Amino acid sequence: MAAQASLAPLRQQARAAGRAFGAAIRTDLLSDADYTRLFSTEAEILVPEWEGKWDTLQPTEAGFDLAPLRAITGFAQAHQQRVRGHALVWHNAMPPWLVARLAEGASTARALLEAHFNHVLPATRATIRDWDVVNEPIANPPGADNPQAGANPLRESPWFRALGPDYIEIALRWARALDPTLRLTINDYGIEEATPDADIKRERLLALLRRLLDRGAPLDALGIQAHLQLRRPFDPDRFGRFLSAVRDMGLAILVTELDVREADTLPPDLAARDAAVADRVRAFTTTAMQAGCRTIITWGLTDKHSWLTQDADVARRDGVLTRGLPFDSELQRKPMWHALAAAMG
Ligand code: 9MR
Repeated sequence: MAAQASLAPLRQQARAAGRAFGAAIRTDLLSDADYTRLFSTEAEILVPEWEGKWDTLQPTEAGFDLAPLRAITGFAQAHQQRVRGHALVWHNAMPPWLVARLAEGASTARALLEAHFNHVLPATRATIRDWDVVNEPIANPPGADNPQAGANPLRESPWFRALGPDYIEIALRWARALDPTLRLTINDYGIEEATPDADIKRERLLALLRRLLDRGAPLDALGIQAHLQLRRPFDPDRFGRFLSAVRDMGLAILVTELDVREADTLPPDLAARDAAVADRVRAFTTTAMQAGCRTIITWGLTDKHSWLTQDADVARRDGVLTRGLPFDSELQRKPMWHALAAAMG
């Protein structure tokens, strides 16, 4: 254990290798000294877990509130960290007023999008140089998990319903017009594993990226959320081919929300569970790194404060805490931490 404790934090190990490690952080925990010490030590990049979403930034049409986001950019400045913005246009975390106004049609939707960007992007220009401009635009294929889904490759969000497929290009172009050197990212999930659904989502995403680039839309990077699930198989070759196709388009690749949902049936002891999580993370991050990805961000740092343990839709029904992040609930490094260090360092 003494040898483990002396290993440099992921922040330093990744940086020494010309890479960057980061994690999603939450302002409601900034008063917890152990939590903040972990983030300032381990993370080079911070992502606001909810503070950069529309319902926080513009809870009423006339009322912007950037204070929670500023709490994070301020923390980052104090600790010489970078912040990624997340997420400007998304079908979740929309305030009710916005959903209602989008139903009025295209010209209203466009004006609302522009007004939001006009406020948020100049205000965060000095501190946030990379934004998820559009989050989760690809529809899940129809299937057992998702009986309602249709054949449309794009998710039929309130933005899609108001503006059609062009909403993505409109958002990218407006962001570029306001801030020509901001890195513009499209971020999505369900594209990592070796399942028929993931194959379909990868194809849909590649088609979207190709169309955007053919039309000259400004786009710099693809964010791969990487909410991995051990009940699904992972095939490095299949995932690697997808990453190569993205790189061939000239886009950067970021891993933006990495964590691991454990198998439905757990191995008997903690060591076996942690080894399974670490093995998946090692295989996944190594494949991403080999494809030229230089940035790995986990969705939180400790199991104690993870959506995997706190969101009723994904938490285990038997009450057992999912061990899907690099630190356990006592903030101790787990095998996943060492897998990240090995892959990034
Ligand atoms: O982890 C986030 C949770 O705390 C928020 O309540 C929720 C809604 O804003 O969003 C969660 O983060 C999601 C992220 O923004 C997009 N990809 C999936 C993440 C987990 O649901």
